[in-house]
Amino acid sequence: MKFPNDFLFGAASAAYQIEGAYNKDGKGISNWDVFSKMPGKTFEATNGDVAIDHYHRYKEDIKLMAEMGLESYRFSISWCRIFPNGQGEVNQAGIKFYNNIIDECLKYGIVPFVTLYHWDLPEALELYGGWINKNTIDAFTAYAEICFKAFGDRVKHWITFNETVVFTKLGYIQGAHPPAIENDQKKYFQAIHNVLVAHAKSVEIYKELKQYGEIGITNVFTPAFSIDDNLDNIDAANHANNYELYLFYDPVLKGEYPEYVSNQLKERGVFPETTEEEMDILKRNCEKNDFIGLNYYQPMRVARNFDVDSKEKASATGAAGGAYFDGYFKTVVLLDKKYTKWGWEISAEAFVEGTKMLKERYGDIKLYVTENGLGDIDPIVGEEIMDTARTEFIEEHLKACKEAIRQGINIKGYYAWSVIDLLSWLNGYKKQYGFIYVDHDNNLARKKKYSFNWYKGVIENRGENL
Ligand code: BGP
Repeated sequence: MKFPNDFLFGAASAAYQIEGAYNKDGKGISNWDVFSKMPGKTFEATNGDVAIDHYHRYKEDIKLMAEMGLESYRFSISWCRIFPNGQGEVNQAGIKFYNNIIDECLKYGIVPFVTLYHWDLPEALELYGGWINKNTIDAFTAYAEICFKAFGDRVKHWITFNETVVFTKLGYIQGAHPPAIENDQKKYFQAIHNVLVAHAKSVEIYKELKQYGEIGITNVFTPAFSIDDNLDNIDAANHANNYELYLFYDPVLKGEYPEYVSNQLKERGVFPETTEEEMDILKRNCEKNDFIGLNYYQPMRVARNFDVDSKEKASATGAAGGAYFDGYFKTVVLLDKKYTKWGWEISAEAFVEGTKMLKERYGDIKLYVTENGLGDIDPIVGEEIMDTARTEFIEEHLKACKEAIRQGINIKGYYAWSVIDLLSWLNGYKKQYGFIYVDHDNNLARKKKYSFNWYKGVIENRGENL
């Protein structure tokens, strides 16, 4: 089977992880510019000041994407390039930079797929409470509207937020992302609510503009499965799916919180402050979403956790194992499964099973795999970067997409993470994901990896030979 002609083969990146030029041409400072410089916060104190200098090399990078045959490129806009203070004055140099990126893509027929928020919040807003402060909702929607108006003539695919569960949980529970707060459930659920309202309002604005493109939201997709048939463990998997999936998709697609979660949050006194108007915004816009994006890396294998005093907490870098923050379940490393060097399970089958769960709950909503890839330390053989483990990984997952499509799941595109080696939030440059290698010892020179030509071939024959 070939992938259908309207299926997009793409690859992805995010502004903070590639651009650099962190204080150039009027860009404001982001929360990550500040956080990454706090001692001990990132791997080997890496930061995005220069990153891979895509800001100055975007022409070379997009030319390589075109050579690879990429049909679509998912990238994010850095909010503080457009609004250095998060709101107020627009920085025209920021608009110009993204116009250049978009035009460069279109020059080669590459479809731009734009994420508005991939975690780099203007520090000016973080200082006033960031996602806890409801003013950030209005600041975000004003920023979204400016982007729709500036770029919407050429950009027809919009993602509002990338992985709400990750930046809020690491920000307010695990303290591993800005604003580096630990174990504050009240703030965690409030931030989620505010993000979801900002999403729904942006969808409303986008649809009112009648630009005839599509808009949705991306979440990390970690479907939970019980490790066995034990009823306690099945209950644990249900709990995990409610807190990690349904909490993030129900308000978007059904306009309400899953009862299972909201009842428990109310009992624990950590249900967010919501207004009638906000709940109405969620409700009246839920059917306007055109798609949801799935960043799929791994599933969760879960068991009920009865050892509530256990100190073994879930890792901030995503490795399987450890107790969930509310103590209810733990994720388990299983001997018969494969794991990456960073302890992430490799399972293409779980992707297919997970998409079936989504279909059961949300019907035929269009899906894009907005990220999927293997973080590895690529072997260098002679002069070549032989990332065959990556091509095997992507092949398995593209086959899983085919299988899901065969079973009636509405998947319309696949974006490998990442188009080029880039800065990992917490793993520096050591954890590689790209089709293109960046030589940090040689002036950030770009080099095609083995996977580059492999993916080019896959795109050329629309996946027929997989
Ligand atoms: C996702 C993020 C990406 C990217 C990826 C890999 O959660 O959306 O920005 O970082 O994970 O993560 P890591 O670099 O931690 O392996």
